[in-house]
Amino acid sequence: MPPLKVSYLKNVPPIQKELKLSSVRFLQILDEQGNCNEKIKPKISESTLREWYKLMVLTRKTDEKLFVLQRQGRISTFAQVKGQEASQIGSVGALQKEDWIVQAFRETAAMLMRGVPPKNIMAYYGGDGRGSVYPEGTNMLPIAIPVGSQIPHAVGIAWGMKLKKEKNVCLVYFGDGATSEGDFHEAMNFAGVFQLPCIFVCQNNQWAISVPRARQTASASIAQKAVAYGFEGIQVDGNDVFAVYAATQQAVQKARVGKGPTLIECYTYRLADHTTSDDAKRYRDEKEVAAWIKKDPLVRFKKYLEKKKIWNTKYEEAIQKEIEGIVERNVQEYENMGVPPVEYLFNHMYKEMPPALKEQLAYIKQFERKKE
Ligand SMILES: Cc1ncc(C[n+]2csc(CCOP(=O)(O)OP(=O)(O)O)c2C)c(N)n1
Ligand SMILES: [Mg+2]
Repeated sequence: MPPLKVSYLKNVPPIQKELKLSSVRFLQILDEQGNCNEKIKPKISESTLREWYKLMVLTRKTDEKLFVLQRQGRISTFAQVKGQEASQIGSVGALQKEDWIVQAFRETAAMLMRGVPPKNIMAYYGGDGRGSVYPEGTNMLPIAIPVGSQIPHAVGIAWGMKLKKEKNVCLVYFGDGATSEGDFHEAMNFAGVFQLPCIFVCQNNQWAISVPRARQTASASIAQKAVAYGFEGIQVDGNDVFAVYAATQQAVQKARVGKGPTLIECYTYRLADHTTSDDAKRYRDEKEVAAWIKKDPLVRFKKYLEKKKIWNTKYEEAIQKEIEGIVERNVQEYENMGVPPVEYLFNHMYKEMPPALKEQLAYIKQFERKKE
């Protein structure tokens, strides 16, 4: 792979320039119009490009379906991923199957790419613990709702890999809001000190519910926080699947040879509400959203594929039909799963259930719905 051509972060306040943040770079390869800087684009086969595009469409469709299911009362609250597909597909694309992924709660694209079926995601948000039981060998932790709590878990996995002298890496997703949690700083510090094979992927989608990025941190970037922990941070255009892929690929190569962690800040945007429980119009400027719609990662990638004569309307129609079928089949399968045994609420908390929980289980079992 040729060395990446990069430009330095613009608008860094003078005091931070003095801190010599020279290792923080910004990378974009594919612009909003689908123009690609082929000189620095990593080599990607046509079949992989098609696979990524299909995954983006599958993610959008699954996301839309989950939204409808929530509005119809068929699942509970969930967080749409719309707008962040490239950040996840580009990063998972740089991993091997043996590598581990640790997610937060907005990683629908990453889950689908890893082979977690849409019905599992529906089941999870339908309150069914079986949704978190992924196919064997998925190597991905379940959804973590407590903000930032998953970051130390990932560092623990990476530490285990290092102790066992494995060549695998662990990649962890979190948001801009999570960087204000102690868990983030503790995990980054530990990974830096022990030079762990951990890739920290911050999807900076500009908002943490109603808190804008500017109120989250006084740093000019999130990427530069890595410098304080003694390793490299890079900021990439998170709506550019090639930039995310290239940066992750470099981070993975480094981690595999024992050169420690990397923080990748994917500069992106949450196009939907925070979850199905809020209305972003109450705190976000419509103009800001409109500007980001123009940067939509799916549209941008489609434009590129069209220029490369990989995409045309016939191809789109075929994909849409195939994916609609997949999503509908998954809804059916999810709804045919029925009610889970009530033990599911209790079973995975402790290796051995403590007496108080046993008592509660026995109590709740009286009310268990009988299978029709
Ligand atoms: C420890 C904790 N505090 C608060 C919440 C409520 N909460 C859920 S998501 C969220 C914001 C997270 O923002 P960010 O990390 O940027 O991720 P995003 O939602 O933008 O993907 C908050 C405060 C929570 N789930 N866990
Ligand atoms: Mg956020």
